[in-house]
Order: sequence, then structure tokens, then C-alpha cells
Amino acid sequence: MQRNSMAPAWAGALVGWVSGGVALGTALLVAGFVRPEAFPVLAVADATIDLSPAPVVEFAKETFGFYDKPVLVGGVLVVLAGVAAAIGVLALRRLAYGFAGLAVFGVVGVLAVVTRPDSAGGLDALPTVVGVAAGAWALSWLVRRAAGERGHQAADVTDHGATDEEPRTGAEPAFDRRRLLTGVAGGAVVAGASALLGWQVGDRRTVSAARVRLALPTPATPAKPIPAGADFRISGLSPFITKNQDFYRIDTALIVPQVDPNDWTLRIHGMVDRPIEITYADLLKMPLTEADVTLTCVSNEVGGDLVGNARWLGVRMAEVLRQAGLQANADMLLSTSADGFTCGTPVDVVMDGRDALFAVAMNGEALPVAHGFPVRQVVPGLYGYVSATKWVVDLKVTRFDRDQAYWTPRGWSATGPVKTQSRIDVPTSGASLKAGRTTIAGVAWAQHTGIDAVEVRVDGGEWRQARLAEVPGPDTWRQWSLDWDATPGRHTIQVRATDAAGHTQTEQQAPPAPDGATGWHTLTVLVA
Ligand SMILES: Nc1nc2c(c(=O)[nH]1)N[C@H]1C(S)=C(S)[C@@H](COP(=O)(O)O)O[C@H]1N2
Ligand SMILES: [Mo]
Repeated sequence: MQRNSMAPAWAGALVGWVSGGVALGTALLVAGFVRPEAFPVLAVADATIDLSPAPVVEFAKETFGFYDKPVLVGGVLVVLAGVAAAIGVLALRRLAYGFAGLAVFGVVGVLAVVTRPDSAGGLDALPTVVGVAAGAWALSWLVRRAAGERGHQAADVTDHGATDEEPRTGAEPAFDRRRLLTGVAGGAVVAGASALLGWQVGDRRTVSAARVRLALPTPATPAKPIPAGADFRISGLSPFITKNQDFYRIDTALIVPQVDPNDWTLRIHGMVDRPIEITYADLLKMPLTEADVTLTCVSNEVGGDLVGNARWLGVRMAEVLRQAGLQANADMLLSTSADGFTCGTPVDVVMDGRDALFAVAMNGEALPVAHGFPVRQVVPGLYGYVSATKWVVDLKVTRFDRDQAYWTPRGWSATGPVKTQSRIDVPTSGASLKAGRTTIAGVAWAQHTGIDAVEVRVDGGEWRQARLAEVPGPDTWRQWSLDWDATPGRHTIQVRATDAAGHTQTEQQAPPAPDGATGWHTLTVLVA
């Protein structure tokens, strides 16, 4: 029974880690061929997000920002490492305990994978099942090596009910350190190689290749030319157009959904006269509109950088919806992405003539995969969480009193009009400046209303009117700047904007939840 009583705990941990590594590496390899999203670690992490209460998700978003997902995956791996070590220690006592531990692992993994909203069904369980089988094989192999040759034979007969006094061994089975370590090294190589191969196969199956091949049609309605005075080109000031690689990214997807444009369809159903399903080719045959629109995240803190401005190309949502025929009492468009995320967008906003788009391109290239390729929504004037569904595949015409979108039960407002905001880009908070003439500059936004005025004050003094850059329309942010004679000492700079509806930003501070932060961006600089 206690055939490895001589094996130390570190040997158990090593056996567990390498067996776990073989399991994960194999799972990644199989997932590479089946479906990269069916890798159980990602599914478990994704499920953790969905099962966590809103304050926890918010805390993670705030603490780790863009890195919240990598941190979460790291956390899952740390937990897995702990469990794997325990499984290894148990397996050295008795292999069946180790197998039982692995089985629990497998069940959790399979459950997480097949219950993901974008799951492809039973086939998605394959990576986990094959991974666990490979892990079990590695576990028993390593346990036997740890027990040495004699232990190995003893183990075999023990399994058939014999005792340690088996005459062939004649002695207590030994702990074979050398054979264990060579086995561990071999197992680690197998784990690493299969993980690497799986990663690469999965990567090649992504849609980036299809994306590069796409030829974009020319717009029937081109964007208004960007006025020459739209960009002050001040160093440190956000450029009028945000480059795709600099554009903020927010989504709940741990692995970016890979949607092939050849397989993509958009189904429009619910409160419509004629449910329709359109393909990517259908969409591109419709007249395309180009528009410069600033996108903002509701989670953006005052002064934060979850805002960007891009030139979008797409089909007006209103045009597509008219094909389906909206019913009169519908007030919500519940859009769903390929990975199950949902947005609830007010019907009247989308139908009022603004450039609400099913966008296919961003700044002159097909949508980057992380920004929703092949098709996403862009609606000027609404925060992204209620309007900007990336990888959109389904649109249900419904009512706010019948359906709820992803963030609503998680503590965010069902509707999310953008709040008028302004931000100081230069100087930066805490900067040291030379006394004398300097420039204060930033951006302000009030999408679909437009910015009419920006005022700046220093040390709580008089509000001074900033110079406003030109804009092509009310849907983009607007640069502003002001010259300032900086005197030595510490100074506090504040900004506030007034939109074209005559509303001036309130000083009242509010956090992002539930419907967007308020307050004046305020920073302090040191002038010497
Ligand atoms: N599929 C999907 N679309 C989504 C989200 C998401 O989590 N999943 N997040 C929304 C939010 S909260 C914002 S602010 C914008 C951000 O778009 P971006 O990542 O292209 O900047 O996407 C929206 N669309
Ligand atoms: Mo957002």
C-alpha cells in the first residue's frame, strides 16, 4: 500500500505539476485543431467573470485595468498549480487518489467549456477530455518511475491485491530520485512542445489572414472632410484621429472571438415584420457610410483614457432595420456578439438619422480582430456598453421591459447616453514646468450634441475660455488649448466643457457606475 512512503513531498509536487502540464499542453494542442476557445483554462476564467458579482469585476477592472484578463488567467493557473501539486502528492500515496483529483479537474473544465455562450457543443469537451487522459497517463508513468523498477513491479502486483511482501521484490520499494527527475524532464518537454504546437496551430486558424485579404468597398456617403484646424498638433495632446493600435480596448472576451467573414451572418428578429438574416456579402452590397465618431467607455474615470476617435465605415443600422420592418411598440435593440455579450440600444437613437453603423472598417482598414472583426456596432452619443457590440451576429428587436443586456443585472444603467466631459492632456499631472508662457491643452466630448465651449481655471481663479479646434460634426471629440503664464509654485489646473445643448459639466463628482463619471478633471503641476 504505502509503496512510496519514502518519496518526499517535493517529488509529489513535481509529479503533479508535470502531469498537469502534460494535461494542459495536450488540451491546448487539441484545442488548436478543434477550436482555440475550447481551451478549458480560458473557459474557466471566462466563467469566473460571469459568476462574479459586479463589484468584484469592477474592482478587478479598476485595479488591473487592461491587464485584468491576463491577471485572471494567471490566477486560474496559480490555483491549478496548487491543486496539481496536491494531486501529485496524493498519487504517490495511491494512484487512484491522483486519478480522482484529475477527474474532478476534468469535470470542472468540461462544464466551463460547454456552458460558454459561444460553445460549439460537445466537441468543445474534447480538448479537456483528451488533456485529462494524457495527464492521467503521465501521472501513472511518473509515479511508477518515482517508485523505481522494484517499486514499479511491486506497484503492478499491489494493484492486483498482493502485499508488500511480494517475493519478487523482497524489499520495501525505494524512492528512485534519478528516474523520477529524468521522467519529470521528459514530461516537461512533452508538455511544452504540445502547448507550443497547439498555440501555433490555433493562431493560424484565426481570421487575421481573412482580414488582410479583404478589399473594402468605397463609401456611398464619404465622411465630411476633416477641417484643417481639427488638430493643433501639440506635443502630448491626443491627435484628432486615434490610431488603431492606440485605441483603447474593452471587452469581456478572454480570447478574441474569431469570426470568419465567410461564415458571418446577422440575424434580425423579434418585433419585426420580416425576420431576416444577412451575410457579409449582403452587407457590403448595401450603401456604405463613412463617419468620424468618438467612442467612450462608461468605466472611464474623469481624466481617464478609455476614449478614442476613429473613422468608421459601415452600413447604417437604420437601413438594415427598415428591411426587417420595425414594429411600433419596440424600444430596444438587443444585439449579441459571437461570444454571447449583449448590448441594449434604444431604437429611437438608432433610427433618428445619426450615423449609427454596422461598421466593417476602422481608420481605413478592415476592423482589427480585437475591435470586432468582421462587423461591430458604432452609435454616436452612447457609451460602448449599450451600443458598440463587437463581433455582432444577432439583433433582437424587443423592449426594455422584456429584455436585459449583459451589464444591466451587473449594476449598470440600462441606458447610457454619453455625459459631456473634458480632459487635460498637457501638461500631465505632477509635471514640472519652467516658469513663463506654456500651453494647456486637451480634448472634450459630447457626442451627437457637440462641444460649444471649454473653460480652464488655475488655482480656483477666473474661468478662461480655451481656444477650440474645428470639428467635422458633433460626433467627435474636440481639441482645445489655452496659453498660460506659469508663475513659480504649485498650481492646480481645472477644465470644464459646455455642450451645444447649453449644459455645462457639473463639479459634482460621481464614480463611473452606474451611468458614467462626472466632475472636473483637475491636476496639479509644479512650476520652477
Ligand atoms: N462583444 C463585445 N462587444 C463590446 C464589449 C464587450 O465586452 N464584448 N464591450 C463594450 C464596451 S464596454 C466598450 S466601451 C466598447 C469598446 O470598444 P473597443 O474595444 O473597440 O474600444 O465595446 C463594447 N462592445
Ligand atoms: Mo465600456
